[in-house]
Amino acid sequence: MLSSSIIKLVGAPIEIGTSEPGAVMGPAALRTAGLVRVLQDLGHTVHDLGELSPDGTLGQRTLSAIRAWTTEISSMVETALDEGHLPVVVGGDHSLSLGSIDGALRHCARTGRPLFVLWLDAHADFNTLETSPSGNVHGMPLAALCGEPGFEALFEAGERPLLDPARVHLFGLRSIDAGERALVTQRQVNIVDMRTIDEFGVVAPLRRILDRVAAANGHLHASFDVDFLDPTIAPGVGTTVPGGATFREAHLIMEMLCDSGLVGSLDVVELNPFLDERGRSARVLVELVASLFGRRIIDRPTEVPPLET
Ligand code: HAR
Ligand code: MN
Ligand code: MN
Ligand code: MN
Repeated sequence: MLSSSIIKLVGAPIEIGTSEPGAVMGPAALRTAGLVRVLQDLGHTVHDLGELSPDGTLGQRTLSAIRAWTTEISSMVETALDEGHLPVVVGGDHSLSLGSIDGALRHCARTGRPLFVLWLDAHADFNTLETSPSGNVHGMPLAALCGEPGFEALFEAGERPLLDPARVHLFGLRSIDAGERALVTQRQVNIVDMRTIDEFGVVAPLRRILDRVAAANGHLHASFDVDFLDPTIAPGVGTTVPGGATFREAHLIMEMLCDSGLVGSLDVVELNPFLDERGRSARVLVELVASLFGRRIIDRPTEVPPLET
């Protein structure tokens, strides 16, 4: 089980960070697919904070509008963690992680625990304003959080705790831009790309990450981008990339995260219901979240019992 059983759920219907409209409907689709009920059925208390909508951002596509989201999400996450709860932010595009991780960093700065990030995503999301081929902020949140220059407009003025790139673990990577590639190498971001997963599966690489977090008594923030999954099981996302995680790989990851008890905060991002097929992607996501929060086929041990003779 995860460390807290009180889940603070908030929707962040932001799509300023992407050029593909529709992610604004993500939280509604996840609710329609039964997100809250599934968590409650697993025995969790869910404090549903509804959908955020920062004042004055409607229709705006500016860095300062994103800052309004970042600020609200950050303070929600920080407060939830301070209260000992487990914040779950559902999006909305990946720029919402600017807020959720900023909030987790602020909380960790006080507790003294190191923050680790597990970034389940086809992309590295480590572009800067200079390296980005698209100008879309959802491809930049990790660079901004790690303190790359040029992102001042995304955060409130004043000091903020920075994310250590050496504590970021990209998982499932299969699409990266040239400048971004140079930067993640230079900053020593940890990468488990699809090639690694093809060779070794998900278990060995994930176990190494979890062991590292556990040894450091760290807080693990998991950020789940829908495009981590193969588009054949989750077509409802603006930036599909072939060759993603299978249903079974993704489930196993969620079950291992659950068993580890290390996940302290979670994002579920980039669901675009406008591009989905009959709710399939939303349903898969709810299933995966359920596994992360304790749904299992049978209580372990799962070894096959001996046959009666
Ligand atoms: N790397 C590309 C860019 O920066 C595409 C980024 C797409 N990002 C997401 N989130 N969908 O992972 O423009
Ligand atoms: Mn992403
Ligand atoms: Mn705190
Ligand atoms: Mn992505």
